[in-house]
Amino acid sequence: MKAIRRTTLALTAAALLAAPLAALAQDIKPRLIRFGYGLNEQSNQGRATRLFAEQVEKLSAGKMRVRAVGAAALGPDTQMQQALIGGAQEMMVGSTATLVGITKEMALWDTPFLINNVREADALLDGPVGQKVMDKLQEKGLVGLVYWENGFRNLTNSKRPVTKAEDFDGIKLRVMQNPVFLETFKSLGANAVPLPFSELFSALETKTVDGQENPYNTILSSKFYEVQKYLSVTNHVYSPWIVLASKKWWDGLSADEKKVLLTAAKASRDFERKDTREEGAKALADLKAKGMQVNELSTAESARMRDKLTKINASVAANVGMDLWNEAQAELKKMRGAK
Ligand code: KDG
Repeated sequence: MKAIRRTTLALTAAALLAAPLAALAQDIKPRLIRFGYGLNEQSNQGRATRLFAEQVEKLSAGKMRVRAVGAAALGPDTQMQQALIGGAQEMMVGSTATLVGITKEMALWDTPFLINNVREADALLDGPVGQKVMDKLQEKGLVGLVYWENGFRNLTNSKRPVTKAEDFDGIKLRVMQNPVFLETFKSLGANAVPLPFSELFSALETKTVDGQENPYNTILSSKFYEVQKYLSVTNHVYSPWIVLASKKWWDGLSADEKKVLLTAAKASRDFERKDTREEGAKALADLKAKGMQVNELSTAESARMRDKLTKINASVAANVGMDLWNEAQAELKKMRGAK
């Protein structure tokens, strides 16, 4: 009997000792954040995600750790967005264009030729209009932290140089899964085919599609030059990326943890824009060196392309709401007035 009592006492003591150690271990174990993105690790998106991860670890003194998962290993943008809404994944960066099915106001950023240069892009995205669009995500279970730069989009294809609007005719052109991009390229005469980014390289390689449109950085980092001969400089739209968090997860964070993430996100935004612009400045020469045949649309042909697309503006304005549309136009007008 005494032996049983001694054993019971020993086991109780061990359990009492173990509890605080387990709690301590729980305290020491860093909060893990799964951060998914669609481009590869060598891309501007991959480099900025690594910078974000470093900043989070540093600012939290190791209490928070980001596990960056690239190349759409956690799924395409749309799948990751749903994982964040459901709370199965904590963070991601992806295109604003793939968010329009969740938050229609994001379509503002798809408007062809809305933004003329990066000065306008930064001011509009980081100003009241960009914040208003970002705030609309919260009611859908997402928290927007910052915008990164995907960049001005240009056209590549394997059939012919596109020197005028008519050259789009008959080109099977992959577009992002987004109604404005679909309408834009259909109205230019292309056969627009929506596909997730993760399927794009193989679709180009197998000639399932003839062409695509993306910033120089992506054309370079995704090696599209291996399967695309022609690069036509159109700069037809400025594309942002957006860093997102799951609202379910975000609402459970402490004020300090949120401060760490917002500070790191702003640092990653400033790094990403600088890094993307530096890489973009020499990407055209790199693409030529890799054998792409590059042509620039003439001013007249670029103007014709713009004219063909003005009807798109009306449908975007109606879709995002006239107040938001007019506020964006007023901000741009003010910027252009004050050279
Ligand atoms: O995850 C890939 C997305 O970031 C996407 O925006 C890349 O611009 C892109 C495209 O063409 O799909």
